Amino acid sequence: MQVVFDDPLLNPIRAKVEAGERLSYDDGVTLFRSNDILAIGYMANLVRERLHGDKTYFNVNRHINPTDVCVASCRLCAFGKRVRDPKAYTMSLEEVWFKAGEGWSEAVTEFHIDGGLHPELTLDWFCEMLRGLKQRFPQVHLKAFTMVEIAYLAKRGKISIRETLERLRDAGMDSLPGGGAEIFNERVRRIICDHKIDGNEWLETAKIAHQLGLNSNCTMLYGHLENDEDRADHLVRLRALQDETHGFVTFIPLAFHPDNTPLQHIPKTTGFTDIKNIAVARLMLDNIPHIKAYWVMMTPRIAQIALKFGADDLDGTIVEERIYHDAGATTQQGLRRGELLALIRKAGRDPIERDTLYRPVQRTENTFTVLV
Ligand code: V47
Repeated sequence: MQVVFDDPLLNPIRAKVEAGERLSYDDGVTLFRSNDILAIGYMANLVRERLHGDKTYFNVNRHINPTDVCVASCRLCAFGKRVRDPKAYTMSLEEVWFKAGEGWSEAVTEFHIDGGLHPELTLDWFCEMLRGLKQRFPQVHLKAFTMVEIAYLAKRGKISIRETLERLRDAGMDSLPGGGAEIFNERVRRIICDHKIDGNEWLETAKIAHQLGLNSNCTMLYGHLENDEDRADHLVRLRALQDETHGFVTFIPLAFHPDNTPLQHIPKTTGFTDIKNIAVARLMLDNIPHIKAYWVMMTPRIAQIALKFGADDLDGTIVEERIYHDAGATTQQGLRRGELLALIRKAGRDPIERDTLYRPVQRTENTFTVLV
């Protein structure tokens, strides 16, 4: 029996989704404008199950933020601090390597490393950090540095983006996280993060990384000053780059957390908006394999629901999260592997522990093997 949609404007989109056709920018705007969340979720789930069936991925990872010192002072951010701020911190290399080892009790497969734009830490310092991590934890994948950090290191070192990426890759960087994309629309970007690289520079940096054989993730920050058109445009621009490079592995929609930022007057996103962003992303990004419901940002409860609305990944154990918690997140700092398994199973899905590149991980207590 054919389910009848409440919003008739979604019927032409349904026909395209059922036929496996690409959706247009206008379809993206229509989806974001619609409040028929069940219809949007129905279509997103169709695509999700076509791609992954019941498989739902998670990983055992640890976040490391070597410094919160940042020259950018973005209005969207509560994490970055001025270099002379008494509350700012910068880890020594030994502290980074020690912190990495603290997550070892669950045998992490990935270190997720990002941080502020520090005016004094050099490319050589970061290369040494990576080499030290690889030496101590050779089997752990290093997913490190947003496109914004890469562009900043290149500018400071007066070398090209390509050379910066090559040097970091040669020192041990295996792939890049998806942060810093925010929203590509310049009108909004100028207000929320005016000192960051612009949208074209973010995309160009990702393109060079992909050309060098480095995979990355990609993100979109929503729930601030952007509108439906800006979000549709952001997704279409990511999709266009992916057509060229095929380098993006996962898309992560990120809900703006306003607390302790200069934009704290903006109301927090709702569960409805969070779910809609997951579902529309799944429908628009037909060439990006995975959509992540980042539980830290959405709460484990909403992230679990998202598994039926287009998401196929919950992210990881994380252990210690700073960026969202500085901006008012009330979720736990980390989840145990068993908690992730239970969330996925109770949603009626099949949990698959993965490494960063989605190869299944076989685990015995405190050791793991990546199945290639
Ligand atoms: O780049 C900063 C965003 C990003 C706030 O690649 C904020 O697997 C909301 O990119 N409210 C960092 N968002 C997190 C990130 C990420 C997270 C999980 C997995 C992956 C991945 C990437 O968080 C930043 C920025 O876009 N951010 N401040 C805030 N107040």
